[in-house]
Amino acid sequence: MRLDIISIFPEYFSPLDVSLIGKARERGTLDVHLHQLRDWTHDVHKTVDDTPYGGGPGMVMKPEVWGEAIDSVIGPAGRPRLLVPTPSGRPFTQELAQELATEPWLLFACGRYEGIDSRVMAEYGSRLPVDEVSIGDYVLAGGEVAVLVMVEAIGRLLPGVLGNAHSAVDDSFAPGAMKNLLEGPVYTKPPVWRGREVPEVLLSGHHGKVARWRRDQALRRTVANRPDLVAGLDPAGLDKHDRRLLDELSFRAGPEDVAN
Ligand code: JEW
Repeated sequence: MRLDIISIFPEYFSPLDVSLIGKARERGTLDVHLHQLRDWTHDVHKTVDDTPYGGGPGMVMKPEVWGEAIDSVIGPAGRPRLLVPTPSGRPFTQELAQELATEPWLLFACGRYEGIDSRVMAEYGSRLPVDEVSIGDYVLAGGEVAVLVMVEAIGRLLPGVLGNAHSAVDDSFAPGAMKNLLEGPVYTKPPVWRGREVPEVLLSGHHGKVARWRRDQALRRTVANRPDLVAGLDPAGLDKHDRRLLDELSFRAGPEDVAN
C-alpha cells in the first residue's frame, strides 16, 4: 500500500519509523511518503492560512497551496483515496479501517487552525474518492494525530504486518467474539502479584468454564463502559445465560460497577 501524508508538521510522523509500521515499511508492505505543505507556497513567509470569510475566530488553510500540493503528489494520472481528518467527518471505525486496508493508495491531508477551505474537498471530490473522517468526539489541534491513529489501525490489517505470534485473524472475529461486545480482562504470570490472584477459573484448565467466565466479563464490561453498544448486541448471539446476566445488570449499569 502507498501512503502519502501532507502536513505542515511532517516531523509529527516519526512514530511511523518504529514498531509494526516501521517494520512494514522496511519490508516494503507500506510505502510512506511525507510531504511538507509549505513546499508549495510561493511567498517569503510560506503562508498557508488566512482569515475566515464571514468572520469568526482563528484562521483557515488557503485552498491554492493545498491544490498545488495535492496535484503534485497525485501526478497526472494518479487516483488515490483522499482522507481528510476533521471533527465533522464520518466516524473512523474498524469497519472503515478494514475497507481502507484494501486500497492500493491513500492520501492524507492534515489540516491545522480551523481546518482547510472547503472548496479543496469539493474540488477533489469531483476527481477522487474523498472522505472527511473523525476519529472521535473530541477536538484535536490538527489532523496529524488522527492520521497516526488511522495509519496504525489500517497498517496492522495489511497482509503480513501482524506476525503469526499476534492474531492473523482480527480480534473481533476470534472464536467467541461478537460484534458490539467488548473484550474482557486478560492476565499472565505470575499467578499472584502484590497479593492479587488471577481468577482461579483461568487456572482450572476447564475450557467450557473459561469461555463462560470470559463471556460474562465481556458482557459486564460492555454494560458498564459502553451501554450504547448493548442495544446493538445480536439477540441470536445471546444464550439464556447471557440474557439473564444482562437482565441482572440492566438495573444497575454504570462504570462504577466494574473494578477490572
Ligand atoms: C481534527 C483536523 C484541523 C479530528 C477529530 N478542522 C478543524 C477544527 C479544529 C478546531 C476547532 C474546530 C475545527 C482543529 N483542527 C482539526 C481537528 C482534525 C483538524 C484543525 C480533529 N477531532 N479533531 N476527531
